[in-house]
Amino acid sequence: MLCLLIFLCNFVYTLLNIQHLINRNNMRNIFSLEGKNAWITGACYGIGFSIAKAFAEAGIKNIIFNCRSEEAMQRGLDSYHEAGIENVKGYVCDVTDEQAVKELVGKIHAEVGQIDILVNNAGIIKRIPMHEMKREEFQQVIDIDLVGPFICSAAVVPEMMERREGKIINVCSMMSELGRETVSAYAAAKGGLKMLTRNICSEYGEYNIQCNGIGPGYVATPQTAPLRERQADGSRHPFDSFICAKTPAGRWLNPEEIGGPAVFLASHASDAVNGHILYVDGGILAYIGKQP
Ligand code: NAP
Ligand code: GCO
Repeated sequence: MLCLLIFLCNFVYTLLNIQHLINRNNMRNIFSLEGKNAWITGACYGIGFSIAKAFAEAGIKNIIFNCRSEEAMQRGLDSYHEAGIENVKGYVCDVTDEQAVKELVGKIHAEVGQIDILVNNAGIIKRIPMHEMKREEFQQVIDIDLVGPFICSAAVVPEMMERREGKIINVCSMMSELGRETVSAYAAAKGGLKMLTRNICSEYGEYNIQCNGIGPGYVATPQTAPLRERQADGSRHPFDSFICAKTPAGRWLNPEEIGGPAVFLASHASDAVNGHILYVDGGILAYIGKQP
């Protein structure tokens, strides 16, 4: 009788496993994020918020986000609720504060559960000519845009290693590949983030952890608002015209356009993609620019 019971349990377990693998490999389901928890750093607004909305539409179980102030976090929660997203938890945590990040990861594990997907989205930029930039200004950009992703990734990887499964997505930039005036710290950070992405891929691929980057082009968010401001005479900002001439579609990208590629990199559809920087730039990197 006991042998029969053990046989039946094994038989049911095998059937459930086969069903799970069939579901995972069904093209309709492969992009699903059902049952997954995603922590998106700095997703109170901007690109991170749009990635979170896309994850919600892909069936995510829980969205976790953080930013640096209670006020911004509450504003972010209101935005999620206005978008109809209720399975969301916000925390106040600065990604450069290693102890705070470690405590936050422990809190997420206790209050929400495992972190299946980490999106290192939090970032700042300072637009100052290099020879005028103070060392502490350069350091602050490096700390948030490069050291922060290191701190958050190092905090989530041990649990992903135990489960032998995980997704890390680093939000890179055109400046992971190109330079321009006044953004030396940002380009150094985002170039480093590209290589951190490749190194996490190299070091943890054997644990079935995929680490990829997303490289958005020029996206209309608060971070780039100064580059799109109307001039005193009502004309377009020179940089606005410049970027539209450098983008084949002749326009700035919308934050929502980053969501689909992020869902791809967060889902089982990308299990064989690792160490890749997926540029979502409307073709900027392929284009010499509109002829005058
Ligand atoms: P954004 O609108 O300025 O949003 C940045 C987010 O990061 C905010 O929620 C901000 O929250 C948070 N943040 C900043 N420093 C933080 C810290 N130390 N700890 C925790 N949260 C922090 O910027 P965005 O345009 O959405 O950009 C998001 C990411 O995409 C950045 O990494 C950026 O470099 C990158 N990116 C942007 C573009 C673009 O054209 N917009 C293109 C390529 C890449 P609080 O300040 O309220 O804490
Ligand atoms: C800038 C912009 C860019 C974008 C983005 C481009 O001043 O050049 O802010 O850096 O934010 O990173 O991919």
